[in-house]
Amino acid sequence: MKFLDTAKIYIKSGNGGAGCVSFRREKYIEFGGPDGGDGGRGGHVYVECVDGLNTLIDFRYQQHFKAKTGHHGMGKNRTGGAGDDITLKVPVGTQIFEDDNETLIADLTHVGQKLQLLRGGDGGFGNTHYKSSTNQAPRRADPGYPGAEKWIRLRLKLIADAGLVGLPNAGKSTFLAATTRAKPKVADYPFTTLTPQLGVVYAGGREFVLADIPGLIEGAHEGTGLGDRFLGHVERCAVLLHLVDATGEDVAADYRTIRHELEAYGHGLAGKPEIVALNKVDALDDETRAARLADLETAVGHPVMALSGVTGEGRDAVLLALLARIKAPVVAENAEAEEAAAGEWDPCRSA
Ligand SMILES: Nc1nc2c(ncn2[C@@H]2O[C@H](COP(=O)(O)OP(=O)(O)OP(=O)(O)O)[C@@H](O)[C@H]2O)c(=O)[nH]1
Ligand SMILES: [Mg+2]
Repeated sequence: MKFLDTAKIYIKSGNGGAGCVSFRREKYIEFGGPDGGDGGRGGHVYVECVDGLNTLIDFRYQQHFKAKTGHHGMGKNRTGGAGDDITLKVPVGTQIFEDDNETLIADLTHVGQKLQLLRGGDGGFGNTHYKSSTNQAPRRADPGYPGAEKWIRLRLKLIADAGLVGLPNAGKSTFLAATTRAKPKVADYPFTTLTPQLGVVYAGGREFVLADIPGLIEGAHEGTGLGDRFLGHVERCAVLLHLVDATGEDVAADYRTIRHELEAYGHGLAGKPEIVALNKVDALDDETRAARLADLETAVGHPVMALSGVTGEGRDAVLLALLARIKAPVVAENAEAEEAAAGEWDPCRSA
């Protein structure tokens, strides 16, 4: 399935049906009086969050959504039926913005959430409505009220518990493939991953969702490489797993590059709990490994974890550390108590 995380669509609710001018005509009944029914309301436009979707690709093929017009009123006091509603189906994590792309209309975060975006126009009154003691044969009926219309923007921000960040080639997709049943593409060139991927991790008797996003490079916030637009998909994560490639010459600089990009992106990413892991340690001899770990620890300011996505070294420890952070919000009210309970050293960094 193709991945698309933004879409601009046009929605319109149905116009109301027109009221009817009609008079009762029956044998032996003189001056039967008005009997024109009211028009029915136009269809509403709803949006609903459904299971089983993880892209907005459907909105690339259809961008205009119009609900039906209400049925017109008819003689014999028959009210017109309501126009059919339409419901846009979107994946979990979709945000709906006004056309200005800033005003948030809705943030759909769980399956089954449904909301009305536009109300259908009301039906017009038929001439029965206008009958009175002084006007017993009104010829007035109203047209239906028009429906509303607008352009809206959809933005999908995947919902994951933990997010992978790092330079291209840091081994993010390898880690995702090793810990979940996801099958991301892995290759030894930068920007192998072009769209975010999710996987479910089973660890410590629990499960959580891990997101892999394309690598970041220096200047990503200015659009270099694939830019930082995919960072939106880790915005909602409880914790970030920052992988640093141990085979890189300067691990401290690599770490700082990503930190800088997270800060430049904003939206609270830089302040998110972060677990830093030196990845690909299997590729180093003991001496280099110790030196690189020390370099990275100096840059990070606290101990980091050694990891190899390929051999599995350190994998479980990293997963449990992630899990601890994901569960943390429940008890996070008292951050100090949590800190104390975390033991001598905490692989996570909180701002
Ligand atoms: N030796 C060793 N190689 C690894 C390890 N993890 C990943 N690699 C190799 O590093 C290369 C890049 O791995 P990917 O998982 O595609 O890296 P990525 O971070 O997803 O890269 P992008 O998608 O381009 O951002 C591949 O050739 C992997 O085989 C590891 O733990 N040890
Ligand atoms: Mg990748």
